[in-house]
Amino acid sequence: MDTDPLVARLTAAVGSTHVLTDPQVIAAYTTDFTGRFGGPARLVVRPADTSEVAEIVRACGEEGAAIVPQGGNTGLVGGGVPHGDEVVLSLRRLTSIGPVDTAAMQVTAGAGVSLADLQRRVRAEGLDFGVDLAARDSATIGGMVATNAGGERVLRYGTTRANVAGVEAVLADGGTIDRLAGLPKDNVGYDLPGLLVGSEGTLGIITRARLRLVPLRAGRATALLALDSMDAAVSAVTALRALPSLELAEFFFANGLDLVCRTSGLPAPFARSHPVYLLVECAASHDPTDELFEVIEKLTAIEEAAVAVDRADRQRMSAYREGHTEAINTAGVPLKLDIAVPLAALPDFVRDLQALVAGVATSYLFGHLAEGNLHVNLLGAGDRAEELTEAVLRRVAAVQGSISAEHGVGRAKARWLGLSRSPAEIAAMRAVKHALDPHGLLNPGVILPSDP
Ligand code: FAD
Ligand code: 2HG
Ligand code: ZN
Repeated sequence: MDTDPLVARLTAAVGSTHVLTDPQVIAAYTTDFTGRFGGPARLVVRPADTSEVAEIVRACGEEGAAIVPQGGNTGLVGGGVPHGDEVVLSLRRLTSIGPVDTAAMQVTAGAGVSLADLQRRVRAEGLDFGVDLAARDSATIGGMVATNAGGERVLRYGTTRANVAGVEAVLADGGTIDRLAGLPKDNVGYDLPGLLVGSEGTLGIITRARLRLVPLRAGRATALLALDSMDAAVSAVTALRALPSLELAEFFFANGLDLVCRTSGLPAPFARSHPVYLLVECAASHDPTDELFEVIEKLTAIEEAAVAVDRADRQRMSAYREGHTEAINTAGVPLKLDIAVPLAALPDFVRDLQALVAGVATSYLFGHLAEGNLHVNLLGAGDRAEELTEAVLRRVAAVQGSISAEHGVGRAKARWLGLSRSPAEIAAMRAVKHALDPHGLLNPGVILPSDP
């Protein structure tokens, strides 16, 4: 019999089957996707709806128990896993999806709805969600809103922020804000939903989100380009961006492709290896193949190109890029740095980075080209991980880049916040945090380091 008074209160709120304390049962909630982050949890609680979430937040507040909100646990910066005896509040049971409003092109989804389930639901109505990412089967809408997830189609549809029309959330005092009307025009005071987007579970628990939808485009053309350098890749994306139908421009390197092919069993895309690969996709109501061809034909620095002829081909090409994260995980526990630099500075940045890590760690580099978003994955950094992180992030700051392009700050980057935000900005962030969560109940140590 558990003597923790919080267990009794939470059991009364959600039922005993949804308050988990057995370390073996909760292991999947207490370690992150990469195996790099995690720690013991006091318990895991799994509410079914917004009122249960509010009840849990009130109980934790009264018992002085810190809360780590968690969705699909696919986050990569250690923000969704416990650190030392917090309560993990799993939102995965909030899986309702409202009717698709085809007139407003919006839908309301529970925080625990996976991106893939949302896609299935809205695609059946001829619409789509503008944000897409490889973790779609597990990542939840709540987690995507909380991290302002980016993904593969930002160049066309923006990050999650641009695709959220409103949120419902439970604040640290147990009160609920409900802004799900999705009005395109509504200027009454501060934009609280906007503040919650990207707040990484530190300002409120997102329980539902009103999402903007885009037309589902029936025509699709996908190509894989082999290039001799990052300079060529940047020139290519600059030319390709003239196409209004361009939806995706993702790059990776030869060693990452080799690793993906080895771990997945996929065949190599070309007979010989090339330094850099660029996966591009256009989508339109018409077939965009000809317009994509026209631009590709004019690109001078292409060594080889392959165009997908059917759905299976498209999935294979996509897997070369999307398979990177899992393939790297099979090779070790990576140090991940998700950074962005101005696009024109990217080729020099990559060269500099490769020189920096040479002989210290094995690097796998890939990312979302149009935003200059580079995913730096380092294996074997060992006890030089901190030193390398510092060196890379300082180089990012020196070119006015971002130390966190899309994954968030989490715990991983909290101590480097000052490289991308000024003292005045950090003070304002602390003031907002203190106003909404004066007792530090929600995700302490995430975004803002615990000790100022
Ligand atoms: P979790 O990992 O559970 O949580 C992430 C953060 O959000 C934590 O700080 C947590 O406390 C908070 N949180 C979660 N749910 C809530 C809620 N309801 N209310 C308040 N706070 C909450 N990210 C990208 O941006 N772009 C990509 O292209 C991308 N690709 C990925 C590919 C793979 C294979 C993997 C494993 C990850 C990828 N990610 C990507 C990272 C991750 O998928 C996203 O950050 C995603 O938004 C996290 O969703 P989640 O439900 O798993 O959140
Ligand atoms: C992606 O773009 C994700 O695939 C994950 O953001 C990046 O694993 C990574 O470093
Ligand atoms: Zn990414």
